[in-house]
Formats: sequence, C-alpha cells, structure tokens
Amino acid sequence: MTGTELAGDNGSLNVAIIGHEGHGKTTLATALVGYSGLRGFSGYRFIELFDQEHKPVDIGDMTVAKQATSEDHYSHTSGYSEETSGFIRLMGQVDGAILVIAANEGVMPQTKEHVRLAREVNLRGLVVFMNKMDIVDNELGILDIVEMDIRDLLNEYEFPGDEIPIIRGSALKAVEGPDDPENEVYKPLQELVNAMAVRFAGKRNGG
Ligand SMILES: Nc1nc2c(ncn2[C@@H]2O[C@H](COP(=O)(O)OP(=O)(O)O)[C@@H](O)[C@H]2O)c(=O)[nH]1
Ligand SMILES: [Mg+2]
Repeated sequence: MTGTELAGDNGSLNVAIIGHEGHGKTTLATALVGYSGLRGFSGYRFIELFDQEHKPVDIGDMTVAKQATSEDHYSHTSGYSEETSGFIRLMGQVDGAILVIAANEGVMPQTKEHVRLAREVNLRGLVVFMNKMDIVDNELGILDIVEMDIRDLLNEYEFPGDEIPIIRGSALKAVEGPDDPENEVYKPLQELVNAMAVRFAGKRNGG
C-alpha cells in the first residue's frame, strides 16, 4: 500500500492521473505543477495511480511540486497498490481524473482497464489528455482515428464520450518550456485546467 490518503484535504480538488504505462502521466503531473507555479494559481492535487515503477509515494515528486509552486495546495504523489481494491479506494475519493493517452499509441490495455475501474467507482469528472503530440505525424488523419477510438471506449463504459474534452498537447514540451506562461507550449495545459474547472468542481465522490 502507498500511504496516500486523500481525505481531510482542505478544499483543493483531488485529481487522479490515469492511463497506460509510459503514456506520460508523471510528465503531465510535473508539467501541471510547474505551470501552476508560473500562473500562481492553486487548488489541485494530482495523484498518479499505478506508478510506472510500482513504488510507493514518491517524495521526489512532492519536493518538485513544493519548489515549483511554493503552494501547499499543489502536489503530485504517485500511488500504487497491488490490489485493485486500493486503486478503487483512491479513485473513490477523487473529484475527477485526467486520462492520459499517448497520441502515437492510442488506446492500450491499461487505458481500457482504468476506464473500466473509473466506471466501477462511478467517477463523474473525466477529461482526456492526448499526449506526445510533438512526435506524431497526422498525415493520414491518424489523430482523428485515435480520438474516435477514445470516444468509443468512453461510451462503451457509459461516460459521455461525445462530450468529454480531448485535449491535444505535449507534456514533455511543457516541462521543458520557458518561464513565460503565455508561451504556446502551455496552451494545452491551460485548456486542461479550464476543462477541469468546468467538469470536476463540485463532483467530489461520496459528497
Ligand atoms: N515525445 C514526448 N515524450 C513524452 C511526452 N510525455 C512524456 N514523454 C516521455 O514518455 C516516457 C514516459 O513518460 P512518463 O511520464 O514516465 O509516463 P507514465 O508511465 O505514464 O508516468 C518518458 O520518457 C517521457 O519523457 C511528450 O509529450 N512527448
Ligand atoms: Mg509514472
């Protein structure tokens, strides 16, 4: 078990970052924390479930978060549990989730599994970040096909697949970005923050 505990937090939104291994969950959390620091806003806590290395709470990421923002309300923790029940317990406490899907690979087995689990806990707030846009070539219209697959998957599990925002961007470019929050590499992150504000607020599971 991870020791990650979400209950009792003082007002910030708890956001799970879910998706297939290697699709960019940790990178996106780092990017969001960094961008939050540049913008000086607060109010989100990002929790990555099923960390790539299957290790418990990552103090390194927490430290990065604190340095980047100097805001106690921002953090990024990595949680992993051998047991699906642990995932479900944590998922049941979040206000919403960002489903990260690498544009070059599309829907993968863990993408499906996490959407299935999100349905199991009746997660209401969900947005999709289509990541790694910096390395895909859209000449064959591949991105539209990936996006259709994602919407089909969401609909299959009774999420509003036609409405859920699918934001295209590059977490890595944002992590490597300059100090100017107006820089174009941050546009997808701002879209993501706007989407979370609309879709997650007031949706805390279990009241
Ligand atoms: N080209 C590119 N690589 C990325 C991007 N985001 C993440 N990566 C890389 O993909 C790999 C896996 O990322 P990570 O965040 O650890 O994935 P996780 O397993 O979902 O947490 C790392 O080598 C990242 O640097 C992106 O937007 N573009
Ligand atoms: Mg990770």
